[in-house]
Amino acid sequence: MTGEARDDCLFCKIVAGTIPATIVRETETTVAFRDINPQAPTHVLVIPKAHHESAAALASADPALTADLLREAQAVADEDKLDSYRVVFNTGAGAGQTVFHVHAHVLGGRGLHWPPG
Ligand code: D5M
Repeated sequence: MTGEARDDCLFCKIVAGTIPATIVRETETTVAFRDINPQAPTHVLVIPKAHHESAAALASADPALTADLLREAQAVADEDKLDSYRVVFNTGAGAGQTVFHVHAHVLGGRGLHWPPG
């Protein structure tokens, strides 16, 4: 069921502390950690502690928690002193989602082009 930790979920394991991560911020509801394969000088993933598969699923189940992710994205940008940054939610395998525990990619620290490809 959405919201409950899953034994087979990589990011639930990071929340539980059973897999290491470079955690940069933590709140009551969220964790932010450095992406293992960074695509920019700042590349941080902000996740809810609760397991939700995608941004769409999270928005339906818990709008307040969705807002927490976006507030934390700004907090990450503030900590890394970014004037501008990009937030990406890959949603579905065709869009590049590989971990099915919703995560906001926070990217910055270099020029970011549009369209992203
Ligand atoms: O993004 C999933 C992202 O998760 C991808 O950029 C790599 C990152 N990742 C995978 N494993 C780890 C660990 N253990 N620590 C930190 N980052 C990790 P997606 O949008 O699903 O393709």
